[in-house]
Amino acid sequence: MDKIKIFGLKLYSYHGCFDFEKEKGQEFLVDITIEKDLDKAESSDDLNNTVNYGEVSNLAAKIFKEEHFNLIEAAAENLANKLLISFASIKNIEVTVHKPNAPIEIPFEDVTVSVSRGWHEAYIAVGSNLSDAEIGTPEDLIENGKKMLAEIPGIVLEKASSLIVTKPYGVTDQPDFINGMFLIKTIFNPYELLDELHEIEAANKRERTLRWGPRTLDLDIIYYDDCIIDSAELTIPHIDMCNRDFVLKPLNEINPYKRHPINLMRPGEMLDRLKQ
Ligand code: A4P
Ligand code: MG
Repeated sequence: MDKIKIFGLKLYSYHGCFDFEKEKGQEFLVDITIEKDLDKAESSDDLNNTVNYGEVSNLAAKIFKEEHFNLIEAAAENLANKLLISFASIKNIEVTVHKPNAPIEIPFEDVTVSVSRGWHEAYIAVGSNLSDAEIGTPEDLIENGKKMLAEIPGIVLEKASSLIVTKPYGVTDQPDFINGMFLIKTIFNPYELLDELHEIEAANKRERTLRWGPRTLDLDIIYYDDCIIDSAELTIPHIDMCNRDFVLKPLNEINPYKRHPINLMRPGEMLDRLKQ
């Protein structure tokens, strides 16, 4: 990945745990490393095809001066996240905050914290088979969920599949489902993303009564980059996706080339296997 580096932005601000730091402030230095594919910028020689380091520096200065934290860890993370959100064509960003006047009794040269953040790709399966008196039909609930997802800072909706009507799987004595798939990019880690999805489900009147039972809105993480996660809260790739045509069909529609990181199969190949 190509890189643009900004070193030693001198920024006066008020980060720190002590009252005198919050009141008087001090000078910090900030380094920013942007990772981005610069092929287009190089071949076109056009500023519109890159990230303008002047704009990045100005926004970084504004954020760093106006939003104050006890810890430079928090200040660095806040800055990395906000810059990523504002400049969505950046793939990864590393922010280093230097605090050369930190309250350390022994003479020292510098103290720094570096954080790295980036955009990740996630496939989210959506399903609904209950209406809600306020929000509407399963299609309305899915549309509402999609809108809420796209409005979260730190999530960009890249693609949405068409919706399909499917027979209930697992518990079969319940209404037909409407299913689909979203492709998003996100700055959240998988657990943070799961929390965001649970909040959207809750706002769309999701009640957890019966496993595999009827629901107003279900949002499951199918893939997160090519990560493999197996923990009590989260299994990625989704544990049962290979057996679900209502997951594989919309996935195949939005990216027929996306391979499962464990069995290395494309959605079409997994669908063919299901038919056998
Ligand atoms: N969890 C673990 N991994 C994941 C993941 N990759 N994405 C945990 C999301 N959540 C994940 O899920 C229970 C817990 O699973 C979460 O709190 C999370 O920590 P839930 O949504 O609260 O409960 P659930 O949905 O009833 O259980 P489960 O096993 O997730 O059910 P599924 O797999 O969502 O299946 N038939 C059709 N035709 N279409 C459907 O959409 N959906 C289901 C539900 C059954 N039959 C269906 C459909
Ligand atoms: Mg679920």
